[in-house]
Amino acid sequence: MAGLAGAPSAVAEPAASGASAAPDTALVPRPVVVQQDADKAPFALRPSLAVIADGEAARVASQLAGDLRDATGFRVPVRAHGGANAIHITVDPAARYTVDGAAPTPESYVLDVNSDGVSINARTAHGAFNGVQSLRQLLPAWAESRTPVVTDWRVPATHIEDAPRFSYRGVMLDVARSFQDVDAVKRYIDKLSRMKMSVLHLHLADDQGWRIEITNDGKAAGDPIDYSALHRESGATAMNQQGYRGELGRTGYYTQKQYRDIVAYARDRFVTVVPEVDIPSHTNAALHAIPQLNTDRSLPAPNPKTGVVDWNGTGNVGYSALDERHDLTYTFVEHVFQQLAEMTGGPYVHIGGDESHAMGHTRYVDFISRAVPRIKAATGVGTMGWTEYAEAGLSQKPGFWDGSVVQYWVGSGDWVRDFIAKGGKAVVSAAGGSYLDQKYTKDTPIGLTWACGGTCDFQRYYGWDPTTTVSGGIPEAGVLGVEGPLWSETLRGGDQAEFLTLPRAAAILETGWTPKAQKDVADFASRLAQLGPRLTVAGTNFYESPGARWA
Ligand code: TNX
Repeated sequence: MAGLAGAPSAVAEPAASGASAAPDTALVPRPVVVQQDADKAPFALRPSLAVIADGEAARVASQLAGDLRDATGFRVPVRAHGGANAIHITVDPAARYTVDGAAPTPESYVLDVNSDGVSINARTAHGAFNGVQSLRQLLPAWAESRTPVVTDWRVPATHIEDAPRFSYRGVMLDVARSFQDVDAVKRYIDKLSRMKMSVLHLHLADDQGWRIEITNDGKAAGDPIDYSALHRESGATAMNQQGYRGELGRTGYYTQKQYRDIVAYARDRFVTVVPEVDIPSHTNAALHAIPQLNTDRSLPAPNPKTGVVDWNGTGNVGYSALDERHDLTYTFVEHVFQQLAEMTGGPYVHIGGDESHAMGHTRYVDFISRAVPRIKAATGVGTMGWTEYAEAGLSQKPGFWDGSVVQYWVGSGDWVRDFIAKGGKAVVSAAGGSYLDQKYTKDTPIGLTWACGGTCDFQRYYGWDPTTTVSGGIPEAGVLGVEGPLWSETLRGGDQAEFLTLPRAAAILETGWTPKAQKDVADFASRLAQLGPRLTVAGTNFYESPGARWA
């Protein structure tokens, strides 16, 4: 038995080393309040187990029931009413409870387990889903099995009060350099939503490839562009460098139907998709497919290595650019983002905006000043962009960034503070503590090393805070959340994506969830170790970081 900070004093605190959390409390991310008492009888799951829920809660209940059915072989019906030997899930917008003394929030929940059953109470279906993820981690690791297992199915007597620190707890998948098919993306969502990931950022276009079908439907009058060339031409290109075992980047694209399927799958797991098409640089794939975007000022510069224009894309960055003086550039951008926003239905579109090296600062600022208001007007949602676009905003008036988000990866804290002062918020993904594409150690077979020199294991990815990692600091209220970006120059396919992602994404997701004062890396390492069997049963290809004693 182990208590967590925030629990009453009757509950034992973790050992001073923090390295002895009992299996019962191996929750990731760590909840705000957990109380467990080994003297109280656990809840034993019997073949007559039912899940009791109605209304908003029924959807979450049937997901849980389906998973329990697979793992236990029990029938696990979902019913609107019922008594003992059941898991009760209630969603009530007026539910009254507290989380460590504070009022409920949209994503918060309380969970109680005693010998009669389990209850999860929340104000929203998302809160109930969060409670269900915690319950799954209280079950034996076999709960991850897709085939029935005969084991001692029990849940320890537990009381949890929980709420996230930030609403944006994200991971980014770069499907542009090397494609990930729909099934790989769904598996990725499955595994990370178990740790309460709330955002999947998809990097859909870069120099090396274009991964989303854009149609000609709803084109502006007189627009000469054939948008179907984007996926037809540049869905067939990818990173032209060898990854693990010599494999080149994978080609492909999502049809609109497939993309909508991913979005719906994510939404069912309370994950918001943030789609990114990187502009005005990282646009070689667009310039390759759409002849009308190529002017004497657009920049698919010759590849310095080969002397030819780099259509197939090596890992070079910053050499391509849209022409910011060409009106058709904005027609193109509006059409693409309008369709993306419509297909996604989320609060943001991500316009990239990083590394416009060849374009130069002045041209870049001109582009952002024109593009951002037009994209906002065309889509009706906020724009996200990497740090550089905050710098371009220094010359803008207050209010320019209302509803927008800067994603910090490098650069000056002054730009981020100015961005927040002008109405925006920040997502923090500082390269040296959150880039999932970096090698764990110099011996890791895939990954880059530039951001932390080959010492990029979970301790480093756990050891920062979004309010202080941006130089000079940013206010908590200006932070929307955190993200771990997985770039894919060196990785091929879903198994390699999982290997680079876990366990480091778990560290980042805990930073997004758990109160700062309750974070403890030794305690995290011990809970991580308990996660090992769960990840294994779920078939996850995680890296066994030597810093955790894997169970
Ligand atoms: C920098 S981070 C990039 C990406 C690369 C990544 C590799 C950012 C906004 N741009 O284009 O893939 O480094 O680590």
